Amino acid sequence: MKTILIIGACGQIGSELVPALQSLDFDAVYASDKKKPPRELLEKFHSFHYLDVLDYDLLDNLVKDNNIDTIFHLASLLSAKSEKYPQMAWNLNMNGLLNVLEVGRKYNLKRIIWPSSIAVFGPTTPKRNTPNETILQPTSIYGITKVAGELLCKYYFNRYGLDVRSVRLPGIISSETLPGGGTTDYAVEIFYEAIQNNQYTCFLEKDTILPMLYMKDCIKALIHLMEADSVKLKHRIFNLTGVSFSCEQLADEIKKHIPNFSIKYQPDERQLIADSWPQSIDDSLARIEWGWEHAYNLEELTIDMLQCLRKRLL
Ligand code: AKB
Repeated sequence: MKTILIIGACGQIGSELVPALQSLDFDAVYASDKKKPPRELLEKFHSFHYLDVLDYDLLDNLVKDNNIDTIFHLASLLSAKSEKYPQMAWNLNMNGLLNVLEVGRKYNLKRIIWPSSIAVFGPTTPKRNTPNETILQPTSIYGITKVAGELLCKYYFNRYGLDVRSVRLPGIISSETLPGGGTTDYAVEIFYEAIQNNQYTCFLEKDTILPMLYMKDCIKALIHLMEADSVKLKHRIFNLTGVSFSCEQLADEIKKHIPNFSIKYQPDERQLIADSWPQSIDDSLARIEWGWEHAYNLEELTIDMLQCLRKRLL
């Protein structure tokens, strides 16, 4: 049994992770965010608490008063926004994580799950089938905070025995809450625009290939990682992926269902970030150590996204 706190519950992942956790047999699931949830989301949450993760005392009280034993820490500034506000990115991504690890150490929490990102890799990393253990020399500030975050998590594990676990998430494709400020956001925006306007102007080049994961797989992975038997875990940080495709391949897949959909390409500064990331990821360690398996390929996620979005938007 677990009492779980989700920090950043109103974001792209949190808004789907909270209802998924609520549907399972845990003692309690507390959603928290510094943003007020929109009404539809608030109605889904069994409980909601205001929390700015940079406010250590607020976090400490929330954990103490509710006997929290597990935290999903999802609050972070993504790659493109981090590039616009590097100092803010460092502050939120590093000090937010430090507060969570500190509270974890103080109350001897059972688990902390914190997503890292494919942004830990950089131009000197092998670009295809990128291994778990490889060169980590990112050029984006977001990537730098994720590498430093990974090292900090490992430090708390080795020094204090805190059970911190992490997955390096690729782009996440989802239909409930829009991502914001990321480089892989195009792969979500394209679906909204295809359904609502039959056209999309993509901010990446058509042949840009990036690793992606469908939200239903992402939620499954985060919950499996939380539940994984510690005895079987030889690593703390795992590569994770579903499928890799180019912008053009995704557009072609959407065209199969919306034949008059058209796409234009106007790459902006996010192209530089995308070019520094791998095209495909080797996630075999996650598969071996905690039985990770993705379900959705490009065809399947496209069909599911279009179905879910049509229900929500039309
Ligand atoms: C982003 O694009 O910044 C994120 C990520 C890959 O971490 N989706």
